[in-house]
Amino acid sequence: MKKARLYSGMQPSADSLQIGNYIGALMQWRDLQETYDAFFSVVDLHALTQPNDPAELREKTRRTAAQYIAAGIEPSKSTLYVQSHVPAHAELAWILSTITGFGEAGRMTQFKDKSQRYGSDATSVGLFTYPVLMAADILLYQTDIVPVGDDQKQHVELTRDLAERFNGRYGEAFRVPMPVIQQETARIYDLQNPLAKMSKSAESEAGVLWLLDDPAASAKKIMRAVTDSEGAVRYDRENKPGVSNLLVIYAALTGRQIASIEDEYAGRGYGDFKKGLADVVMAEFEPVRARAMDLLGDPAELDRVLAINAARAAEVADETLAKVYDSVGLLRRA
Ligand code: ATP
Ligand code: LTN
Repeated sequence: MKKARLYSGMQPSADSLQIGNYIGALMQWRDLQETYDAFFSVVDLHALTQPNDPAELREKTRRTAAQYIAAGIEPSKSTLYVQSHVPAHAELAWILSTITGFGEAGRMTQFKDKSQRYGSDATSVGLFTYPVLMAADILLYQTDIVPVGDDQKQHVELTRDLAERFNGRYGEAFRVPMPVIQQETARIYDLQNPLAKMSKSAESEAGVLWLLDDPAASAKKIMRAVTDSEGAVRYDRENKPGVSNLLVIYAALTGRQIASIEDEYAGRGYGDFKKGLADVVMAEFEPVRARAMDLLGDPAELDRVLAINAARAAEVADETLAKVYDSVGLLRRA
């Protein structure tokens, strides 16, 4: 039986991933790669929509790929590659842009938020067409499911609309993908501001736990995490967002139920609980960090693995692109 296909990706927007990326994405990807024919990309073309130093972008791209592997994405099992290594992404994005409405793209909330924040002079056309490139990523691979965070759901809906529109206008070329939205329980918040989602590009780093950080630094951030004055280790997202967030991290990394962790720390203070969590986080991150550093110590070997995976990706992508070029009436090169 042929496995269903899965596609997801992350932008190389920082030197290290944060624990939200790990719990919300990588841990789930690692499980899903067992049952799906999975494609995971480092979306460097998307990252160009933010200002980048060229040498740093190259480094972040390698580092992101290394962290996928270190977290358990196996490049022999899943197709793990760098987006720009497969030219078909940019090519299909162009075709799709010709069937995307200007108003339709303008309704994307991520674009509206970002363009409002930067102002219109600092907002590029690339930021506007970001979701069209994302649609190309997904549609090139005849994807069945796309696991993403809630904030990306609208982009996957656009992808579905574009696939249906293209198929209706030019004949079946794309499978119409389904978004799979990560559960709310896998959402991690900033340790200093537990109402805001933890993010790689947060303004302040004090509340961000980096996968590749020195373990002592992560422990310190956990010990300083914002809690409340009640003193009870109890899950209550509304009234105790800080403690609840720490409980979610604890449960996600250990596979334990939140209630069992609450029981363990009943009658004990936040200090004990935080220390317990710091141990859990360090034990989880240490091997990931060591493996990532190991991989980054031999960039030529890492690049070789990425090249093999890119070739595998290109085989699938080129087939879809050729069909699309034919469908829309582009003359074949003799
Ligand atoms: P950036 O700040 O560059 O947008 P980010 O850290 O918010 O980065 P993304 O690159 O947008 O992360 O997302 C990559 C993946 O990680 C997505 O699947 C997203 O849902 C997941 N993810 C990111 N942050 C969190 C979080 N705080 N909790 C759970 N999942 C998260
Ligand atoms: N926009 C996504 C990253 C992304 C992606 C994709 C996710 C680019 N292409 C294709 C899933 C499928 C983000 O910011 N997390």
